Amino acid sequence: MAQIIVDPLTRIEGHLKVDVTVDGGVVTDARIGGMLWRGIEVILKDRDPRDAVTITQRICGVCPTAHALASTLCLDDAFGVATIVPDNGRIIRNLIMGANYLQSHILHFYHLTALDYVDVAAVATYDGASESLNAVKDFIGRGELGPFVPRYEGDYRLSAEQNQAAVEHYVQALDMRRISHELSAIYSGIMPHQKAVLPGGVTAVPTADNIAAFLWKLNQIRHFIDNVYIPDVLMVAGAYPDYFAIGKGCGNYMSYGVFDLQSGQSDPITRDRLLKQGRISEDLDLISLDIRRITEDVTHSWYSSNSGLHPSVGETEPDPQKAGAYSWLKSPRYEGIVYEVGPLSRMLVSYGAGEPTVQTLVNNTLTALGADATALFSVLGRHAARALEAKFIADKMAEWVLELNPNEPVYAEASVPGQSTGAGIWEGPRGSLGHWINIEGGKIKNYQCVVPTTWNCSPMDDQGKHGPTEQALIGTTIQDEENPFEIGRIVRSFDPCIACAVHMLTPKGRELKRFRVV
Ligand code: NFE
Ligand code: MG
Repeated sequence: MAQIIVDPLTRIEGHLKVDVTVDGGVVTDARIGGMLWRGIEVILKDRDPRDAVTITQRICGVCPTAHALASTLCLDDAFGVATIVPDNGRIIRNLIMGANYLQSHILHFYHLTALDYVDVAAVATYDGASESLNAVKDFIGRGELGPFVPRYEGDYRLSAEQNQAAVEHYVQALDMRRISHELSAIYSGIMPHQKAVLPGGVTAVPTADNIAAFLWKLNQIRHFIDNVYIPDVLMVAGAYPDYFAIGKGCGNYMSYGVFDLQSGQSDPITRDRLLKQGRISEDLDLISLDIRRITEDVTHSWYSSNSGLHPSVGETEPDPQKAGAYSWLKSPRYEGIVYEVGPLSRMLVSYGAGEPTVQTLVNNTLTALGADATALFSVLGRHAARALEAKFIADKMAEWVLELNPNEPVYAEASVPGQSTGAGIWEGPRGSLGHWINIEGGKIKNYQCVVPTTWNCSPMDDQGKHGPTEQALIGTTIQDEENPFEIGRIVRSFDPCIACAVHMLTPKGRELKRFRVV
């Protein structure tokens, strides 16, 4: 029996510790922990509710837009303005959010996970004229190997030409991410930490000029998704087909739905959305969702708060010495059931809901891979779902921007009530995101965020059931315990973001934990 600790697991956002027990070459137990606490929910107490849109965006630099939208929807609900947000406001919110999805999905595939499959060392022998490859070659030649090392060795399967092409796309993807930020900034003013989305609508005004500029930039990204990103995912899938059978996880998938398709809707969960709401398992039969059934357990989390509370009455009392705890993440559950969230869950829920474009995209991809639906529940299924979702959203954005009307309003007057409650239910790039607020005396009495990575990387719950990523690790065969590349590939397929999930440095900088970097 061996214990493998990877702490921190690199090339993700934040500090995640992976601790697995391997017996006879198979993972028999897994515990993953978020190792830093930031207390954003505590910072929000007693503030003006409108501050939530600004402050919750600071949870994360990768997906601040998701937090801006969830907090704004939460305040729309609490302020009683959800039904009067004008069409332009709804559409510009979708465009700003969509730009962040494109940036985030391209970031994840190329810069956070591709190096698990692509051997950057192949560039050392490159003798062609590509400017970007020669720049990487010079970089490696100077011995400047970060961010390409540390890495596990021994299972790189692409040809030298495939590796070189993928590294060239790695560099090109940096440009695509910049263009995605610029795309957002056309309406959000700045990115990250956009300025335009606020309760009642947005502050940005559509014009013929900015609509044309948006389409021009968007089409560059669409070209990259169609001709580079999706083909690269298929290339990796072709070389690593065993990863269609590795890293399945809990087998339950959930989506809150994202991108409102109609104005005038108030119910946070039954709105007409592009990507659908619901829960689904491997039988692909869709079942409905009721956000009142969500709770967060803390038995194995460093909190002294009560366990099993609904987020509307959630508590965040840190207890770094708590016995039996191993994570700053709480364990969100739906009626006690473990759910995976993210692009795979959204694609499966929309597929099960009969969304025709999603069905076509998924069916065509499975045919191209010669795979059946069971292949979706895997490491490569998550990567394929993310790439197909990027295409689906980008193509829709090109339609939405033409629905803007420069002569119509973007905002409806919204004011802070003395007493109210609200919920903002949305999907960040990494999955289901909920914000809940309780307002008293015109100030925030309580604010709770339950974020995608909290679902996916949750520790064991009160019943001892492991979180989705832990379950994806358990049962995996580790080919070489000195180079356990399966661990990184499985965990990174969920695209974890610990900054979001543990929303410590104590105010006085007291040391809480020493890290061993493996
Ligand atoms: Ni920090 Fe986030 C997304 C949100 S994550 S990246 O997507 O919401 O868990
Ligand atoms: Mg929380």
